[in-house]
Amino acid sequence: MPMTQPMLGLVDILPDRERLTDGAWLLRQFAFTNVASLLAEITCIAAQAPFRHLETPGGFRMSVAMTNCGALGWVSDRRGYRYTTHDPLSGRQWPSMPAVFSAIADSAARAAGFERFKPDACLVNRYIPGARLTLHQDKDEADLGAPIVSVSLGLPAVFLFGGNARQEKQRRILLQHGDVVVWGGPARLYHHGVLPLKDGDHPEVGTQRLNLTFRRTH
Ligand code: MD6
Ligand code: FE
Repeated sequence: MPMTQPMLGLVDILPDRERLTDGAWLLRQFAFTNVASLLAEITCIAAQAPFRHLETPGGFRMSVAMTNCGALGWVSDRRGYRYTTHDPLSGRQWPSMPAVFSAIADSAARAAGFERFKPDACLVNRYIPGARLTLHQDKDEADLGAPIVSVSLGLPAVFLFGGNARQEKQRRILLQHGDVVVWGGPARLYHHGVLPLKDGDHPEVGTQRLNLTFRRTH
């Protein structure tokens, strides 16, 4: 059994924490008090490393626009998926990870039973209405012992959450402004995706959804 398996205990009975499956937790509104600083930091990151639509190895343009912060950033092109220290657009290092990002990632991981989560990469996703993320696994990280922490901001989205096998039936989870999902342990390689974003206008974020996913890549 992996050492990162969340322990059953206090986290099971705290309010606003929903256990999705072994190793995966939905922490509703966990980021709520930090949203203003998270949004300000995203603006600052995007000024240095702009959102862009990456190309998949199969040659498709992703509908989700992406950028990164932290020591490593996730990129995709015709050669495949990988983590890089530098932004291929500018040739510069990715913007560093803001302190409020690392702090929220660590405290969310802790709330889900994972101690000392030190992410070295944060992928920032931007969805406009119609944008979607097809079913995938996050498996480009060398350290699969660490969980992934995902923070949702802005318009709500339906998150698909399946299992180890691609064809496994998926549950649908509505992720709203300030919600955090943590997953790792036995759920670390579960398939997941995001349904096409519905039209809407969020009072603080506008006509978009922003998502931060924190990873430990090595
Ligand atoms: C998103 N999230 O919510 C995309 N991956 O916009 C992910 O792909 C994801 O939320 C791994 C763990 C949590 C996630
Ligand atoms: Fe993912």
